[in-house]
Amino acid sequence: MRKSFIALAVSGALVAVPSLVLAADYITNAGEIVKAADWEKLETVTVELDDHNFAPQDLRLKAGQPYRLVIKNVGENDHYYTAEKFFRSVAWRKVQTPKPNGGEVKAPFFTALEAYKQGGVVEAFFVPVTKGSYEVVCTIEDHKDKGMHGKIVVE
Ligand SMILES: [Cu+2]
Repeated sequence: MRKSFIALAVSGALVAVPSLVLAADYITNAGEIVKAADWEKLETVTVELDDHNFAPQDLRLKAGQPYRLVIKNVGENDHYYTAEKFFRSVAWRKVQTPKPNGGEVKAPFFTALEAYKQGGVVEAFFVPVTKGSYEVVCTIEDHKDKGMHGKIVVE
């Protein structure tokens, strides 16, 4: 009797650990969240990537609010906007390059966005889900040390 209880507890733990890790990996019900969101209330937030800073450096977003995050490179070098933990904490609708000559990509989540030098634009459409404070950096060479880092706070 006692032995089988322990065995159940152990097998329960073995099952629970990997599923918890997967659950935290990204927002798996993004489709439902995106569909339920009121896209008429879309808010546009623009971040300019320059040599070498993000403007604004930090973002403050609201959970449940649909956003278009416009990443615009106004510098003379290519730059990344890499915020993997944040990007895994939102419900993704799509990422696109602007109309009329751009295109869009849909995926369960993204890890980094890059805007090319001298005017490159990438637009990210998502709904923040998990509240918290997330780091964003440019991962090219020493750009982070030169100032390309910031914080995205979801409240
Ligand atoms: Cu950079």
